[in-house]
Amino acid sequence: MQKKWWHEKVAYQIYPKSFYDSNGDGIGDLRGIIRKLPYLRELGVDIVWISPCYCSPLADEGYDISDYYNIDPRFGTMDDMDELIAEAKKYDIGIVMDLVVNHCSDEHEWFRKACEDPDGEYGKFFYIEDMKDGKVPCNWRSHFGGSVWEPLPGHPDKCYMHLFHKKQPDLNWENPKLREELYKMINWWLDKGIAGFRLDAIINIKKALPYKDYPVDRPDGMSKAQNMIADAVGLGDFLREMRDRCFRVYDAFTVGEVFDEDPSELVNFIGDDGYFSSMYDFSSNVWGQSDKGWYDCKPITPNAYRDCIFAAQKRSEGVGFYSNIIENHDEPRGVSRYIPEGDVNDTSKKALATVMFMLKGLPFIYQGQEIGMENMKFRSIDEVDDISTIDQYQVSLDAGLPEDEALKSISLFSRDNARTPFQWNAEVNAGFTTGTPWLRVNPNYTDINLESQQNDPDSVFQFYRKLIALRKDPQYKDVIIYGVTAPFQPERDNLIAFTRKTDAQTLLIAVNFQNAPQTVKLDVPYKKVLLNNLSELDGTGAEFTLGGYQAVVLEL
Ligand code: TEU
Ligand code: CA
Repeated sequence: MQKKWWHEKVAYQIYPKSFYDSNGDGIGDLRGIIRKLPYLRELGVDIVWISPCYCSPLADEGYDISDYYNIDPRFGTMDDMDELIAEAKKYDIGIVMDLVVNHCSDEHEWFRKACEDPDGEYGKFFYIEDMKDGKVPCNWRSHFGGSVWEPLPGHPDKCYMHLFHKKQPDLNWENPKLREELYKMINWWLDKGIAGFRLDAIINIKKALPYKDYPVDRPDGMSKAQNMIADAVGLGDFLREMRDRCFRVYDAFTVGEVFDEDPSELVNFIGDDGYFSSMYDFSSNVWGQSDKGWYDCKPITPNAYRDCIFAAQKRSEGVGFYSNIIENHDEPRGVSRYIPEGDVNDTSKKALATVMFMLKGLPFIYQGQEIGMENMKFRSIDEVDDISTIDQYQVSLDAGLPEDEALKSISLFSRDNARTPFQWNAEVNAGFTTGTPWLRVNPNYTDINLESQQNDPDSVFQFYRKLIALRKDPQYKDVIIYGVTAPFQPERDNLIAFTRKTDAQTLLIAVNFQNAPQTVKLDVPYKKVLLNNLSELDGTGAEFTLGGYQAVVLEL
């Protein structure tokens, strides 16, 4: 595997609306990010991915872009963006923008022109079809519920396709003129000096054509869009072209949002000659999902979590670098998902972080993860902003769940769990804004906030700093970044243990993912404890006992 500049980096995702509000309007903004750059440096991150801040009606919180070349006034101005890119450079931080090119907003100029003249140039930028006897072309269900087909405004005899919300019309990648427009825009941003892009929903850009129905999977008579996507052939041609015309020219870092990849295809995505630098490993995030909806999803167990990450490590070994996450803006908080209920505390949070940071791949921290932010307790559906959660609430009700059960079912998975404002301190609104926050602050901010953790050497935040420092330690970084991962005693319950090995060094990461102690025996005594989330490690070098949720990194 070729070595790349970004292999040694630690990345951090900012959801701008909820990070820091600099002007008291209740909405996080770019000047807020600029102000917090010293904080990001203190934490030790090198790459910052910012979720969309382009002009947008915010129907899907910025993933519906109405102007790729401008910043939404709620987030700031292009001058703020230029300043952010320049200031971040001074801190050795590269800015990664979100590239949302499967769809744009229905308020984008292209779509407005397409509605004016569906047969004209811009009509061909979208998927616009005639209704036949009042019927839509096929039975695909959008990712956010309902048909992917929506009547074209002003043309009741026509419809347009949206794999996501109806305010997110899909862009027609089959049209070379559309692709040229997108490459121009991508390069315009790269010319500004950004480090790269995170590629939103990117596998959706290739549709299986011509239209046909897929097997019905819910009482609504439709079939999830994923069935069609899995059937589409030729995605690689688009991705290769975009790579060669844009990312390669700038040696930019790219990370793809890819779901359901076929293991044999991984090399095409992230191999030395892959479409992207990296892609997220979502295997544990999607574990237990059900076609019926969130209400039918199974909670993940520590053993299942371990099996997911070991399988991903094995798939990617010698192939390329996954990007590892425990959460993002589409997921519940990782500590609430992967740690069994009742066991969530600072020690278990540090244990989970140890697993994530010691895997091979690029760690992506999601804002607030580093202080152990937890899921929100929603009191009513009225407190929810996210369109996906609102759809899933309805799916639960339609399945016959009473209101309180429906609320419970969406609470576990709601994307708003991760979107509540960052908890900076114990002051009003957790120090996020002096105004009224756009989304309710998690009331646990008096216990969980950055300021108190900055002053506490044993805090979750300080532990994250130690993990990052260990990854960058000249003595160990080679084995942590490039060492081969091998499972250690994977047949044991609730033990997540693995080695990382180069010719020169071997590390053992051992995490006891339960409250009862577990004893681990080695062939030879370990040499040194590099990191420990408790103050002691019981036992001798060759046989030691891990306490509840104890996590250690050992040099063998
Ligand atoms: O997500 C793509 C995606 O497939 C997920 O949104 C998933 O279907 C959803 O989270 C289920 O609740 C990306 C973005 O990360 C997401 O925020 C956007 O809403 C979506 O694309 C559309 O741009
Ligand atoms: Ca603001």
